[in-house]
Amino acid sequence: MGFIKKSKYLSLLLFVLLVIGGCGGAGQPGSSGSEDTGIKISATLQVSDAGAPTAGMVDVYQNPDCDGDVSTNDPEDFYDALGNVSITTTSLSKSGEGSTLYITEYTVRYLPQPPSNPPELSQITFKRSITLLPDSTTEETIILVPVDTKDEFASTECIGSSCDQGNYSIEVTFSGESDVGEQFSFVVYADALFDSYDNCQ
Ligand SMILES: [Ca+2]
Ligand SMILES: [Ca+2]
Repeated sequence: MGFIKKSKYLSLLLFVLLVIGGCGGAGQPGSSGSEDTGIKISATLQVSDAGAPTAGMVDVYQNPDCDGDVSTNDPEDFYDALGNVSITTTSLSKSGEGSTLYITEYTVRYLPQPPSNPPELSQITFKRSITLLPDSTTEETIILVPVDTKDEFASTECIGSSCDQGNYSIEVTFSGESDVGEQFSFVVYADALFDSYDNCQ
């Protein structure tokens, strides 16, 4: 039962078949008799926020005064929510020589979901270098919901009864280039619940 509840907020699995088309030029690595180099990418994404107790939950409201005493300065901790991403590359090339992939940036979109159907938020592109070696798994932590985006959510005027909460599917598109200069991109999703959590401890 615990597992079922948890899985609602845990990462959605991405499966993308990425085929890097070779142009058949001479001297291409791993191109012995084959024009194409294929790499399968599978990735998972999990949302984590220091201000929320469970993966997938994002604290979007900062308590400016934790102890209720205005004479002491003790705002609630309030940070960018992060994404833990795990990316596995599998070479489909029969030669066994896969390309190294270099991610150069990623774009985050916040897709409103039921039941709260919250407002749309601005998408953001981050420059970020991540190297994906062939046939390996790479784990990285990325910024997923910056404080500015939390503030955008909290300050958006909302009509309805459940305005304090927001269900989003967070879509992250990674893009970059392979070591033979072919561009690639892949997408991974994670569910997130924007809400008010107490991080005053
Ligand atoms: Ca205080
Ligand atoms: Ca809070």
